[in-house]
Amino acid sequence: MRRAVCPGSFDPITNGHLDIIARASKLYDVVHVAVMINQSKQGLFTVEERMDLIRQVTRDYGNVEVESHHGLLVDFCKQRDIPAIVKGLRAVSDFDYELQMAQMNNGLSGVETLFVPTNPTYSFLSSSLVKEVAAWGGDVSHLLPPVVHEALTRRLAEK
Ligand code: COD
Repeated sequence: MRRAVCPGSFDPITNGHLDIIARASKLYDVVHVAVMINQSKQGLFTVEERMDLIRQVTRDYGNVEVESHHGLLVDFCKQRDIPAIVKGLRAVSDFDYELQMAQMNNGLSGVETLFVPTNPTYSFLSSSLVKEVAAWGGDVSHLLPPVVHEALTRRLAEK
């Protein structure tokens, strides 16, 4: 069974994330999507809400498991016998930090990181930009799965 993990904050999941998960799901038997818990960062969505949205938009892939983890990514991998981390690369600006994390994770546990170049349609896309634009009334409907766009619109209206 070939396993990989796509880790992230996913606050919330965007079409950029989804594109990477979809492509990973064609390469591996099982793709674990790990919502990494960062207690020093207050999210717009709770971890459970993020997981629920990811489950809804990945349901049709058939080989995606959505989980959360508090701690090191390498421990998540060790506990599930996952040898590979799949990450999307948007631009050269992502590369420095991603390389550091890949080398650190490999040094800690031998886990490999595979980089998938982003679909150019999404190369500018991040959860934080989407939230900022939406908070000011900008249209982000083409950047998110419909169910995520609805959840974001509702959440911002509550604030
Ligand atoms: N196109 C393609 N890929 C994208 C796009 C896009 N538009 N947007 C995001 N991605 C991919 C990237 O690979 C990105 O890394 C991933 O999706 C997740 O993105 P975010 O923004 O949801 O999540 P981040 O960047 O906050 O996630 C960082 C991690 C949580 C993965 C990282 O901090 C981590 O592994 N933390 C766990 C603790 C740990 O092990 N720390 C030591 C690391 S060496």
